[in-house]
Amino acid sequence: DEDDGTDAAVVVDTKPKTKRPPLYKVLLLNDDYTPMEFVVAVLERFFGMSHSQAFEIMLTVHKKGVAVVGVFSHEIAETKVAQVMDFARRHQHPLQCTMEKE
Ligand code: NFA
Repeated sequence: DEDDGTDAAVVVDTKPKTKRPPLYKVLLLNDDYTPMEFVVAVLERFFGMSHSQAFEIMLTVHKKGVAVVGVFSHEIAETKVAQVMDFARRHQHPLQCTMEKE
């Protein structure tokens, strides 16, 4: 009846946790000045979209203010953001590209 201390009630096994790396959404933001054709070119060049796919996403950003243009690992997402921001700066367009954890 008494607890004699021999009962080692310990969790001996846990669910095997396979830890996937977090994914990051790359977002494109609307502005009033970047030409529509430049945004389409960005989506084709850096995100491998077809022209019609790129035009569709560009219009979504234009109308809604923001859209997800891809989902990547942290390193790839950072590279995409840097490539877009550099390309926009070199062409003197104010286009903004950011990333956020999914
Ligand atoms: N709003 C911009 C224009 O009217 C086009 C644009 C779309 C800019 C998507 C940035 C992102 N020229």
